[in-house]
Amino acid sequence: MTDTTTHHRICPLCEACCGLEIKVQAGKVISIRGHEADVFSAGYICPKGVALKDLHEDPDRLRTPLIKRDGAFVQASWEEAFAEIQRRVPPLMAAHGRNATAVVVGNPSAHKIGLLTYFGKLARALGTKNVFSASTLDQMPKQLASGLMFGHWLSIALPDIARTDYLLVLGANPLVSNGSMWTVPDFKGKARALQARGGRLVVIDPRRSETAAVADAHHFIRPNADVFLLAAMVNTLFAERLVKLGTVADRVTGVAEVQQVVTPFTPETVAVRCGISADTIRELTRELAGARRAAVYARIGTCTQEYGTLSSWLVDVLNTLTGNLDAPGGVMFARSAAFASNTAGKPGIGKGISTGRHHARVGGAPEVYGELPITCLAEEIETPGEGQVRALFTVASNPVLSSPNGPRLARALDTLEFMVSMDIYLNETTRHADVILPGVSPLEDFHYDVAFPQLSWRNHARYSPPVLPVTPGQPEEWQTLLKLAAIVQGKGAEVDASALDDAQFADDAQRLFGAYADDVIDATRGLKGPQRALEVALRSGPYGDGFGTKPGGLTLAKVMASNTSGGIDLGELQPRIPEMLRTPSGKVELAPPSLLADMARAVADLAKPAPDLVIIGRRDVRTNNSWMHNLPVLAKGPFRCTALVHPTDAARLHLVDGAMARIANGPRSIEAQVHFSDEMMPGVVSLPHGWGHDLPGARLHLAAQRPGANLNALLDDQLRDPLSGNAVLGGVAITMQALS
Ligand SMILES: Nc1nc2c(c(=O)[nH]1)N[C@H]1C(S)=C(S)[C@@H](COP(=O)(O)OP(=O)(O)OC[C@H]3O[C@@H](n4cnc5c(=O)[nH]c(N)nc54)[C@H](O)[C@@H]3O)O[C@H]1N2
Ligand SMILES: Nc1nc2c(c(=O)[nH]1)N[C@H]1C(S)=C(S)[C@@H](COP(=O)(O)OP(=O)(O)OC[C@H]3O[C@@H](n4cnc5c(=O)[nH]c(N)nc54)[C@H](O)[C@@H]3O)O[C@H]1N2
Ligand code: SF4
Ligand SMILES: [Mo]
Repeated sequence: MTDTTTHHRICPLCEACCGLEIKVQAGKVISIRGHEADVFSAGYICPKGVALKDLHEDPDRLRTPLIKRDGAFVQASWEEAFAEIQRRVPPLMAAHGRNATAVVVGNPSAHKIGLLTYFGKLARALGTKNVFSASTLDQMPKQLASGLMFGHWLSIALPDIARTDYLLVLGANPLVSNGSMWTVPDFKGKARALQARGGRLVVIDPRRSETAAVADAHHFIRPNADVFLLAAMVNTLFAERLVKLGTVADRVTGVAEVQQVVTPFTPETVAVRCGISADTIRELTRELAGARRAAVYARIGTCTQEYGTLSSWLVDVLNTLTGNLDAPGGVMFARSAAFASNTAGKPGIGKGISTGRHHARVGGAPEVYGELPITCLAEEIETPGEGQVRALFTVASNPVLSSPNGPRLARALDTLEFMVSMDIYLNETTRHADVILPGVSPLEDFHYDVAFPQLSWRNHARYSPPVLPVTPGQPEEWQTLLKLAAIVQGKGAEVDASALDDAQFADDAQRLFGAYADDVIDATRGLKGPQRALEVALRSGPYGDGFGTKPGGLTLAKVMASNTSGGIDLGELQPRIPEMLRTPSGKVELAPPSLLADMARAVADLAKPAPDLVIIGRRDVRTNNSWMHNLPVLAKGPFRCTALVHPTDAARLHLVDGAMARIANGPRSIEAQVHFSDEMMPGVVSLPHGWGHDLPGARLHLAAQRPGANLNALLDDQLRDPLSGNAVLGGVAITMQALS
């Protein structure tokens, strides 16, 4: 009999950050379940957590670098892979300049401390303005609106679900997605508890989603109409004298400007556009204003549309004008133990944010938080001229499937002079690379969430050690990033990443701690990389021991020691205004001028007729964007890449349930299986994204058996929210035709 060991590991697959209990026997995972004692997730788990075993064991998961030689990938050593990059990239940069390079970082990097804390080093070393990420396919509108209002892009107002009496959800399906920009494992359990104490959950969605199905009320809305609904609700608050600012009354500027700008949006003027009656809009507003404690939460359905930033902003305008901002039971801000900018520096005031410091060369889109819209990438590669992108680095990113007009991007990638991918699969995007550098399996990595404690429903600090040892010779991803940074800086492929890290840490310590730098370096001796960064962040953070000046405070050792007992609970959310604000005025900026100005676009749009058939996206609990369709435990069961169509639309379009149909958007079209469903609002079709695993050259054997259709092959890469640069992924007009 071999001994069984038990390990506790935070799941890195989605934003819920569940604590898992993993049993290992003879180096193999034998079971994965929720960790009941976890202070944050209390045993909750979804099927993806269980799939970490399949991910670890997946024969298609890359364990060694690959180099493309004469058009075919061959296995290579790490030395060979770095040498190849060294041979190709520095000469290209010398000949064409820094902007001839581009870098794209994708979703999994938000879940890995090594990628998240070291990606910036590669981006800075490249020195290119061509930095792209999944943020502009996702939450950039929310980050921008929050940055403008509260002074930092990760200062996100979070529903205090444990104490609220009324939760209004727009464009989110947390029952399936497990929450986003809101880390809230077991949303269903928390929603039930809200209902059990007499509270109400109300959902606004063009589909009767899984979340809508358990809600007390659900209203269909025409896709892309949230800005109108929200503006009309704000209008109604003023018209019916329901505005109250509550505890933040002295800390808010711009109320009069907001009142002014929503004047055109009466419930009557927006009703048709929204597909919601004026009476219902008034009723919703009164309910929200009348609830003792209430919160409005909106997510990707409201971000990935033409008015993403305006909608995200109006959500928090509603929260503020109903007296729910920074109030228990309303929306509040997390106080994260490490890495949060809104706990650092001078409290209550700051530089605020700025955008447009540079622009995309071809499309002219403004930079936001150092990034350009990912939908600009293809044209930056295709368009000749100074600054044309010739070399690309992708990091945990699959834009051929995840970004609109993926086929165009795929063609563009083929024209690159050189491409490096840090990725664990040879997939739809990485097949275009010249070198692929794999990351370690999550079970071989230690884990601490950098971003999600800043978005959590409750404050906590949790650390997981690696479950399994790393394959000898395989660098951790932070080391690979440092090595790449060194190569593009001309330091050579031979450079010792660890020594480089020590030198950079010494510089950082000097900058951050001045006279105390040597003490900090001494105190962290023996640690390296992201673990050292974590020790510094925890000890100098709001609960930290201040390197001995606050005895009893948090240290890395203390957080590590809590691993088996489920981490350290740091309590429920607390009011934090004004201390957390980083705006130049030291106030909540309710009426940022750029947002007020953009409302003119919405006014002009009100009169436009809505298209009669539009498409939106969908998530399924057994998927995660584009990359988990190769795992047996998730891939089994009914086929999930189906187009849901309302029976009345199906009848008018002569579609057949279960049969294939062509879905077209101008010149672009895909073929997908139709499924009739009265979950859909008439005139709206829903198809999940992340599918289309039938592209030649990828190595995803299981996924290729049921490839599905790529929604993003249909969508337009020129449609963006102009403020945030976020792609429009929903509410796009389509036609449908039965295929016999
Ligand atoms: N139409 C439509 N398109 C969408 C969306 C939508 O709702 N509708 N959603 C958008 C959203 S919200 C997002 S976040 C994006 C996501 O889009 P991407 O950022 O492209 O992320 P994924 O599709 O999850 O692909 C992740 C990639 O990382 C690799 N990977 C996985 N784990 C690791 C690891 O540990 N290390 C490394 N180095 N690589 C790893 C995978 O193999 C894969 O190539 O998709 C967007 N695209
Ligand atoms: N199982 C699973 N979980 C995931 C992911 C996954 O792929 N699978 N992806 C993760 C990622 S990267 C993210 S960003 C999060 C996203 O998390 P969520 O924001 O909860 O994402 P969805 O489940 O796509 O829910 C979006 C909802 O918006 C609705 N919708 C579409 N258009 C509109 C509109 O115009 N207005 C309104 N009001 N609603 C609209 C859709 O019908 C859908 O129900 O999920 C994360 N969690
Ligand atoms: S909800 Fe599922 S995928 Fe998300 S963290 Fe929890 S177990 Fe992992
Ligand atoms: Mo996302």
